[in-house]
Amino acid sequence: MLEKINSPEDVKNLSYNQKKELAEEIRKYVLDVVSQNGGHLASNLGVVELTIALHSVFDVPKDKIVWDVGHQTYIHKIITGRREELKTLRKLDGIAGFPKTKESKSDCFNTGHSSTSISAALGMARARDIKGEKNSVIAVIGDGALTGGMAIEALNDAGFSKCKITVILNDNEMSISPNIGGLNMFLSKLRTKKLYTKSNVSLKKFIWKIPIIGKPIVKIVQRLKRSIKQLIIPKMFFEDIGFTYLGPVDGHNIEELENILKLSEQVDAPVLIHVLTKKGKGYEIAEKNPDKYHATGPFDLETGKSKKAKSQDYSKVFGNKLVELAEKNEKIVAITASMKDGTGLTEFQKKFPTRFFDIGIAEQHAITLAAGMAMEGLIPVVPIYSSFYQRCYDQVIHDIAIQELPVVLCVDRAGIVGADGETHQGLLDMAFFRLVPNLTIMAPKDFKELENMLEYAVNLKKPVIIRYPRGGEDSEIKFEKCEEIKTGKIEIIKQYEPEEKDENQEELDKEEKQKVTIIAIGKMVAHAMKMANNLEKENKNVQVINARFLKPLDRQAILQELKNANEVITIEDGTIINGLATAIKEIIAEENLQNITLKTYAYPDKFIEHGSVDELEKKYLYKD
Ligand SMILES: Cc1ncc(C[n+]2csc(CCOP(=O)(O)OP(=O)(O)O)c2C)c(N)n1
Repeated sequence: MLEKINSPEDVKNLSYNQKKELAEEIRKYVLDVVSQNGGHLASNLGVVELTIALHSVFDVPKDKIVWDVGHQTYIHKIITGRREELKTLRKLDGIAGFPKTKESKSDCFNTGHSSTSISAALGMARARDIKGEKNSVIAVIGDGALTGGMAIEALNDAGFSKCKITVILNDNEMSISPNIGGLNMFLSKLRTKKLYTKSNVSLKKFIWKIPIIGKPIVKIVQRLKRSIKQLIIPKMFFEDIGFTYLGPVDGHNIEELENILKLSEQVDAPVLIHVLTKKGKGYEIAEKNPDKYHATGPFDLETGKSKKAKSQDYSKVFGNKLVELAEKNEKIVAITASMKDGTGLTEFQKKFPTRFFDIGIAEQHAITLAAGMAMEGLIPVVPIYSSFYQRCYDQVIHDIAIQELPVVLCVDRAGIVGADGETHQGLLDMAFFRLVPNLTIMAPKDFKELENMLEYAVNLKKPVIIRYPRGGEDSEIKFEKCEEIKTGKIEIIKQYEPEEKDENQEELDKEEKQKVTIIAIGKMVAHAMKMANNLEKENKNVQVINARFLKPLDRQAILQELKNANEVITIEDGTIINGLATAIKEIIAEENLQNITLKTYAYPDKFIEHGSVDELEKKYLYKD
């Protein structure tokens, strides 16, 4: 059946039994693709029926479906004409793992970061009303994404607006890990309510259709229902803030889903449909471990085992070192915005449950929470992915930097992350944090240096940032030493070769080798070593400097080295604007250094698409 699905029209024409069959075929196909390419598995398996129902009832692209986070849109992509392209999922030049307006007109809004869907949908609905158009606008948001501040801000506005918009709450009780928080407690009360059934919905539909008196009757019924609910569930939050609440409904029953979606279309006001789904549905291995299969690399379908051998990565090294430091210092606490496993904090939570805080997908809150703790003498350590740190820029400035509070801000997934693409690349953090006074910014060249930097940071008593990449150390370059970390001090990794002076040689023969100094930061120090090897083959005398600190920069030492070299190269895994290259250019300009040849390797001023880290480094940074 799947072979015949080339557009939503092909789905609309199927019977419920055929749609059920299609759901199973889609599951198999998604499993095949994700087990080969890697990707977000469990969330997609959970929304197969919901996506079929949505495309059966609504007409995309006239109707707008905004998918929150957007990691669950593989089925949407299949149904909207990208079935074959799905085989290229997340690969360079292939289709993206998230909705992209540039990829298809069926993707009405780009997502990737959590909790934006209700705001975007409300914006579209208000635009529709101003333009006098008629179309439906639907936001599909998970219970995890609902913990994000933006989602709550948008609910607050939407409920009050009376604007016709449908919010579908896809409740699978999971963020990446089990969902947390007061809202989740509230949802769990709703989950135990009797499910909406066809007969229940049909009755409503019938009353609705009675001319003139139809709408008032439904309103009375709804009011009655609401007051009964108020008795059973104290504070029916969604209805109290202006939404008509429908549900909960079985998210794997296409017929019930279609009925409730059609019913919602008849309400000329904000509606919230509470859909209950199972993360990983239909693939037992993922159903049992939905967090492990939230996002996965290529794996064996039979066993569920990863095809790549497990190896050490920066996040795990960070987590292990933090446990070691926390054993010695009870002031250390750790905060995660719903990324416990990804940021390496699983062990910390086990060892220090009372000093560990998973606060939901709420990066802004995480930072100001840390500021409060630091104000009262704790040492909060907050690992957040680089691209999600974009969320809490003001909190870092306003609540931490101005007050100079000793919070350790760990920027995980810094640099190119690869297959997740432009919303997730961590290329901007150096640029935006470099602007902020009072911040110390560091990046380690390898695991050992990360450990040393973390130890240095928890003792610094100042706001400090450590940025490190996704994945592990460089496979080819191993560093033998790691000098003690001193504020703003560089480490010279490779010295110039001493110049050979042959007394007997004629002056003319003694052509001096060109001196090249490569200044690198973080993961790029290993790349600098490879670059040095290549340059030496070109008969150049090369030195490699590990900058370690972007801020404060070791100005005196670097100035000395700039004066000493014929050519200077900088290399960093961030945008070309306002990073290491800019810092070096500033010194050159301020000191009026002439005759320096400067070559800068950094990412261009553009959003970098998805592909493997290697491919993207070669495409945008440098080729060997
Ligand atoms: C701002 C932000 N922080 C963190 C993430 C990482 N992240 C991706 S999906 C996800 C969990 C989403 O849970 P939910 O909305 O319930 O969707 P589900 O995967 O359970 O369907 C998280 C934390 C993100 N995408 N954006």
